[in-house]
Amino acid sequence: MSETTRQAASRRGLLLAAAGAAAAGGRPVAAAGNPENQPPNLPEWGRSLGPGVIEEPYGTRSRHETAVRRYVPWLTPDRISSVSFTPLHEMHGIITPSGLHFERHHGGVPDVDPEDYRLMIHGMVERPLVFTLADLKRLPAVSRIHFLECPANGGMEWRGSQMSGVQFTHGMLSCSEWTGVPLKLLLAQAGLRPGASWLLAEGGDASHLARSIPLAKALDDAIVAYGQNGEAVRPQQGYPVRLVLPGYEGNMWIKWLRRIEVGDRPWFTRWETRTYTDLLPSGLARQFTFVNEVNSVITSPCPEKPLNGRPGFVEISGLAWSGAGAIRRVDVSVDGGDNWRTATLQPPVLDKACTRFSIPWEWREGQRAFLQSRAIDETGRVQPSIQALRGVRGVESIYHRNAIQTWLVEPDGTVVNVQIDA
Ligand SMILES: Nc1nc2c(c(=O)[nH]1)N[C@H]1C(S)=C(S)[C@@H](COP(=O)(O)O)O[C@H]1N2
Ligand SMILES: [Mo]
Repeated sequence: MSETTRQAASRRGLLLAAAGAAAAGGRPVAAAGNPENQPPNLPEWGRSLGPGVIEEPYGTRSRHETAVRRYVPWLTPDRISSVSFTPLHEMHGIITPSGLHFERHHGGVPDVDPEDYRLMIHGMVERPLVFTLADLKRLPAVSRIHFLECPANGGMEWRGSQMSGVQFTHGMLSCSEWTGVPLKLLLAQAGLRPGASWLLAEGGDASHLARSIPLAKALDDAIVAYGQNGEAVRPQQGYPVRLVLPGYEGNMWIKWLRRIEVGDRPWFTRWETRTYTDLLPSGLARQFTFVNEVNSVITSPCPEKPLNGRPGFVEISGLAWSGAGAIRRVDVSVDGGDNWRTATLQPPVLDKACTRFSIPWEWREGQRAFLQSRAIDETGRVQPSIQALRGVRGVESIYHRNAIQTWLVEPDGTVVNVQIDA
């Protein structure tokens, strides 16, 4: 046996053992890449010194990962209305890296100078106040992990399946650790006048996006946030300060927060009348719905993560979230909802945060399957089928769609976005 043949033979043995392919009933893993860098050889990157720390004072991801991106050229790449989607199929765990957090800007991303930044609190208060960024950072802080979802997430799919992947059906969803001052502390400093029951929060960007917020929410868990995943909030997420309203629709999480006005009734801004309302079959519109309803989606397999050439063991994995509380249970079906099995929830299972679920599955080559997940939260809310949701809401709205998603696994392992009869 030549040296090369022996190396190839032992390498095959190692790969088989490592991948456990035989145990899972699948094919041996095909050799890929440069064998010179693979066991039992010493890889080339271990044979010389790499760059030192000073060459990259602020880290970047591996150059082999740059295809994982939120920017999608065919979406709306103009400054009046721009949007990017989180590549959910490439996410691990529950935290969205800040550089992959989805974006939704109605007036572009302003370049806010933190020295000039001010937050004004006025209206029905005893003492109108203006806070600098330093003022906010002096106050006691909290850090909380919460999802942020645009109420238009999945909005293209009311009448039927359209989008070719989970990044487009559900990618206006991200989950971060947010740090800042509880809004109730700021309101206590300003002093609420009798009768105060609503707030208006307004952004400092060119859109002047403004939303009415019930005072009860502000006094509960709202955060005036300057931190995102351990560092300053990113410019695209509202630098230096954004409003965090756990569980409430993303549109209300005002970025580049400029002022909070206290009042005794909602303002009926264009953002809560013209948009973010749902036209019902009766002709009436649902308005001020606030809470993101219980939802979930399988992020692997999915159209971007097909099973081609991978029969055998498959870990079905996905995300579940609810604006009403913590996720209690996620059921998974591989036959379009005829049979359900309960998935494992991976800790941490947090209030109004994304929760990772997973369940093992054995996919036979040539098998057709309809993968679905159905989430239930601690309040007892159950994720509806698309038929049930359409039955109540009709198809005129583009908002607040939390229906069960179906992925069709074709016999060749391709995965397709479909809607089926319940
Ligand atoms: N000032 C301001 N706040 C804003 C917006 C905006 O355009 N301007 N977009 C809103 C919408 S529609 C959503 S869904 C979320 C998106 O937050 P993100 O860009 O951090 O993902 O911010 C909300 N807050
Ligand atoms: Mo949004």
